[in-house]
Amino acid sequence: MSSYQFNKEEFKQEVTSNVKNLFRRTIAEATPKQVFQAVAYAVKDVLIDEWIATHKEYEKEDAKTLYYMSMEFLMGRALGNDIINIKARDGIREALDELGFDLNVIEDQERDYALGNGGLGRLAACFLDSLATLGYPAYGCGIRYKYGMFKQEIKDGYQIEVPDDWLRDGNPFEVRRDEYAVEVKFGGYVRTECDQYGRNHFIQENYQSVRAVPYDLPIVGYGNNVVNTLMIWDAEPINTFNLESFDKGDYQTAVEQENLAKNIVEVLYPNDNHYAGKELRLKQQYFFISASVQRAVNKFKAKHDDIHKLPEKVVFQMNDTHPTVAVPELMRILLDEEGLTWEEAWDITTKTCAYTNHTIMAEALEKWPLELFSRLLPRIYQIVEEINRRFVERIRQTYPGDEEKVRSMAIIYDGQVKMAHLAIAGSFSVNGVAQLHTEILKKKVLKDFYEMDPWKFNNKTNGITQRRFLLHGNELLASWVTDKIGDEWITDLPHIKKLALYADDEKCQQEFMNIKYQNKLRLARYIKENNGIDVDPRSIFDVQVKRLHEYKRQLLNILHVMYLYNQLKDNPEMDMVPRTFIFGAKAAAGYKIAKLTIKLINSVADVINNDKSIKGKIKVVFIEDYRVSNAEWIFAAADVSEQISTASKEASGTGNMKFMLNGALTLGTMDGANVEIVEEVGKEYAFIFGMTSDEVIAYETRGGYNPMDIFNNDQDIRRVLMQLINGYYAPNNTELFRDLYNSLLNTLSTSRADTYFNLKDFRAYAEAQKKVDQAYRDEKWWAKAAIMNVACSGKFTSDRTIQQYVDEIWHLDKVTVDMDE
Ligand code: 26M
Repeated sequence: MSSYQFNKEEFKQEVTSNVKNLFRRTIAEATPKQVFQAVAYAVKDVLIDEWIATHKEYEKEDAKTLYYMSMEFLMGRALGNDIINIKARDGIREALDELGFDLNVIEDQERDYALGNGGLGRLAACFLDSLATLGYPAYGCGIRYKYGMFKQEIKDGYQIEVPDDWLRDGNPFEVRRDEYAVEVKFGGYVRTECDQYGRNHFIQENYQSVRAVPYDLPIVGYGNNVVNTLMIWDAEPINTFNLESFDKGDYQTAVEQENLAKNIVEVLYPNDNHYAGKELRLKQQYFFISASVQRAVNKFKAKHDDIHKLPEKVVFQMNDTHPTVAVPELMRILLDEEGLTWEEAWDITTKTCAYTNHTIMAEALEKWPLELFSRLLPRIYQIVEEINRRFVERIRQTYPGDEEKVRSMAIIYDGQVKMAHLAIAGSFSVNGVAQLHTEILKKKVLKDFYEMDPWKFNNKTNGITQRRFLLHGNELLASWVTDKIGDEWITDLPHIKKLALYADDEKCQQEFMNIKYQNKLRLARYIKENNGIDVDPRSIFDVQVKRLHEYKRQLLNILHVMYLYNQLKDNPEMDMVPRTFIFGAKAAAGYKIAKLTIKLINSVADVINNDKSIKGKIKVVFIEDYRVSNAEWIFAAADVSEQISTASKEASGTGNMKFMLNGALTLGTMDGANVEIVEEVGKEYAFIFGMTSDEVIAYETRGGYNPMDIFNNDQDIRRVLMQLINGYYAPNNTELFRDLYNSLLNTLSTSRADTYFNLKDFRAYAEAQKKVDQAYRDEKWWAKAAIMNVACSGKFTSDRTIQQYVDEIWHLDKVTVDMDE
């Protein structure tokens, strides 16, 4: 296989000429931002041939194609990743050097593509990287939000949400594909017509529609000439203000259609693990799903005349329940447009759709009110009714007389459409995202479904791409690893196991710790520039970065910081390794307790960072606007990875894997993929604490526990909690943190006191933290443990995850692309 040969002089010329054409400037006059644009277009020029060649090959092979349907793709930046994957990074760095620019500065000009909230969206992005690298035919299907995840500013310790106008300067990598635009219909009513053969036809009338236009983004495989496509849909008005409308006096409809189109793709909902039931959200879901399913069916039909063979060539993976209307939408197309019988259509649909569950949190379950669902999607609603009718019939046949089963399993119940139930009924595969999570689904959350169709259920433990999170994010460590064991790990991460041979070697340990130190310096500079805080790169970098959610227990972390600080105040000579507690987290805009937790972290930081008496032994840093691009540097610099969710609540976690790959030690509960991380690296090289998922579930069944007992018996905890309401961290407003205090101690009308067992796990957590402190003093041990973490991270590549999806669910064939042909 020949791959792209980088030509430095040509590249410099192209960049220079791009600057001229785009900005009417010479390269010497260009700003870094302009150079970024010019470089991006030059890179696209290289990609485009591979992109075309890849799709020619897919056509030629008539390859089965995956459509990964997701409301979110948290891509981060493209340039740095793409030039690594075409293996031109060193060349481009040199070329830019010679033009007088620093590649790092140029990369830093690019906006993050923040079309996602957190784990689920970033997983989709890692999957696309692995699919292209492994050479599998795949599309990502999503929405081209005008505004992605908000930018977070911290003002006076509070989170402020600022719109993310990511397309303001245009996106050099995207390609608008007007020729593939399709129509998507909303509202109106369904008229039934009986034809001469006695068959019913369903005609949607008086609807509003929008024109869905796909934009393609290249997804570059690593060194294999494969370029796949992320297809994100924009909405445009159809026939706005056409004469017909005016004639009919339908001015109102025309205006409404224009507004519908404008609103639909306006903004990503910034909720993570929380369902809000907003009408516009359902519109977004149907919009991109209808467009994607139509496109997939059209593409299939262009080559095949027997629609029954669709499942041989097409598979839809639904990323959580958000894309579940794909099930009834495919049914609609097969019934109404292809004229199939219900049985035929259902057979095809349930061989084409597969569903991934990402959460057991009850508040994240999507349940649409029937009134809303039927008004917005009248034909889809009819189809869901019939799916439900037949499904309930099947439940009754399987469990005669057991109406409880109907109640718990029906797709339509309590005046709602339950999307998870629809997704399971309409899919041939239902998977969880880590072993523990899948077991909880089978034994608890989806027990009834598992018992009826056990064959559908399977596990696919999540993974991450080492190309972005080591090769790009941590160049120093990546080169070191390659020096020691060769570069196979880049496309075959389990090879990294060979590093274990060096874990006991003192020279290697020193090299490793020095690299970690360099990365800590880099992060310290970033913190100084962005937060104005001086941190000691010799201190332990103890990091918790992830969305802010009560179950993730950032509160436990900061309560422990408050406790440590109390100890230091009592005994300023206390012997402890200096520690920098680093937080990064966005809170959903309407999530009060989460936002208050951010304020608390910042208030604690203010007090502690300015207290000279503790001699800098503790620093607390809240990194503003945590996102993919700064995450890459944060993982590289971490010593300790905080993965402290209430056991059973974190489906998998993927940050935990990124830390491990970068040689941080996990301080965590036995939750999600932490369990498997510990299985790989061994308990001795991690700090595990707290209740197990079985214990948590047992308490929950009993209705919780009484945190007051702990409050009354543990004076250290009591003192920390009192500091929430005595103004210790808020001198001007003693009531500021009252709600946090109440969430821990008072039975609120909405939930149990301390729903997430913060106080119950506090002592165990504090002890684990103490062990961290002790362990870090033994530098050799720590280096060895860190190297062992890197060495044992092989399982957690998304390449492995994708291969399992391919082998057990998708059944795709690998394609090779040769650029010589
Ligand atoms: C729902 C309704 C309305 C608006 C937004 C949502 C919504 C958005 C994102 C609900 C859930 C969302 O994401 C859930 C998520 O990110 N789950 C995480 O998935 C990761 C990948 O599998 C896991 O590693 C995490 O454990 C899990 O929390």
